[in-house]
Amino acid sequence: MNTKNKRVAIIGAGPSGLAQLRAFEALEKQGIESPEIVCFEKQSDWGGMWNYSWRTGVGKYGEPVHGSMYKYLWSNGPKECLEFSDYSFDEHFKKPISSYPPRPVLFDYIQGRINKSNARDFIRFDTTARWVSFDEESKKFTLILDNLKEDRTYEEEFDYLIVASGHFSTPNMPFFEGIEDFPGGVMHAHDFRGADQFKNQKLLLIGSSYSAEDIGVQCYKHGAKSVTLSYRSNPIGVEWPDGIKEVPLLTHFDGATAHFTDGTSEDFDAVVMCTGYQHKFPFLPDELRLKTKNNLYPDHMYKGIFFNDLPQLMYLGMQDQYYTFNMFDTQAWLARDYVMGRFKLPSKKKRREDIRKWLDRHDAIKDSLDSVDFQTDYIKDLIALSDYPEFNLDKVSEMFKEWLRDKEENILTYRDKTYTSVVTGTQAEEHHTDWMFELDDSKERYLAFEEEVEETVPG
Ligand code: FAD
Ligand code: NA7
Repeated sequence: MNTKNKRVAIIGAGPSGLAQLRAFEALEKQGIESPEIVCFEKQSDWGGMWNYSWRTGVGKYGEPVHGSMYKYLWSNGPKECLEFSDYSFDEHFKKPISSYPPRPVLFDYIQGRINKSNARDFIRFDTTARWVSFDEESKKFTLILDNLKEDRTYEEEFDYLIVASGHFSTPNMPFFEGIEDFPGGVMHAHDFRGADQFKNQKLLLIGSSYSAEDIGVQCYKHGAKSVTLSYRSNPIGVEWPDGIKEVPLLTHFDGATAHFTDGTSEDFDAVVMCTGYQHKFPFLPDELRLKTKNNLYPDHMYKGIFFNDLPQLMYLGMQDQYYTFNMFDTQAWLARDYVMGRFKLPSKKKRREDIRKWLDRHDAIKDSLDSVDFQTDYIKDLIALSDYPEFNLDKVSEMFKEWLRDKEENILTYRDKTYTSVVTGTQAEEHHTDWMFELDDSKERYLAFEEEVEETVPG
């Protein structure tokens, strides 16, 4: 296929969108010319979630703030499980580092790979994709775009559309009776920017997944008076230290008092809804929009990428995530090969059968261990279809399972463990300070050698 005159639009320059740019760059390095690529990013810089913003609500141009990350956020899984197989941590940092780096360090790593290329030239920053339509006759997408800086709206046509806009940005915000009269602060995890404001407060978190666990532990670490997690289906169920506990679901508030389904009640100073996010694509019409809950295999996408009704439309990173950066890579490589005519799609019916097979397996998942196996096999399936550099997925899967055990063993110390890279074989260093006593998440302190840092004492 002649791809020379084709145009590819990517929406989002987070890890998924950057993986797509990297995938095309890898081909260019082999001397194969790419089609014209334009990546639209509504923020002023790349990195998606990893590009921390102090802002909440709307950004400086009045767009909803994308970022949900916060200060003092450390990787919630071993870095060895997300390492790019074409750009190792060793290559980037030139020395072994620990297995659980803080956000600025992972942001630095993501940028390292792409900084060496001319990727920035393909990205139009401060540009929101406002609306997309597809013409059945010309088989082209029209994108309506807002140049936020210049306050200018324009449109362009593309042959392929790759949606990499993330799905942990639009809060799922439930209502509880009496919440309107709760005298303290109420926020969603999306607007949480760090534990500082909750020092000495009695904090109620709703939810029992990653956000509840991480925000709860961070607030405990940084001096909240108490942390209570309220679960709907299942508790996280680890042995919590004094000061953190789990209770069943909140039923209603009566002033500052929260009542729970087991009949207990307690007063709180503040509430954070750690109730997850909605897949939200306000720029896509009904018939092109992915409609799904947060799970490991959203329906309607062949290989978890190609929108089955219209495979010229691709989605990256829309799954719930054990694997992250390396999964986005394997998806991006395959999306690229489809655009390049190197990967041929079977018929719509055959694609549907493949999707069905995965959905049936998804329905049979019983626990987190099954979930890890499921996503591992999903990536194995993808990696076999492109030339993304192989890595030992069975070993990574084992690491994920060990990580789950580490967390169960001690939720406060699991980040002190170290793992071995499947890309380089390097054994991670122990961080110079135990995670519970490390209150500084800066890159400078993280990368400093032990003899250079003063011990930080909690409290
Ligand atoms: P995003 O990072 O969300 O990037 C999407 C990009 O699309 C953004 O830059 C956004 O501005 C842009 N965009 C959206 N809409 C438009 C539009 N209409 N027009 C133009 N641009 C648009 N993963 C880990 O591996 N380890 C962790 O420790 C970890 N911690 C996390 C903690 C939190 C609080 C959250 C929310 C997520 C965490 N994740 C973690 C998962 C994280 O989402 C992924 O690592 C990764 O950021 C997903 O990349 P993405 O590119 O798919 O989406
Ligand atoms: P998740 O993993 O989607 O989890 C959402 C949680 O919110 C989960 O425990 C849900 O309980 C709970 N939930 C959702 N709606 C409600 C209502 N109405 N009432 C009570 N509880 C509710 O989102 P997270 O934010 O934790 O994690 C997303 C990403 O952010 C992740 O990748 C991390 O790395 C950071 P359920 O079990 O469904 O009953």
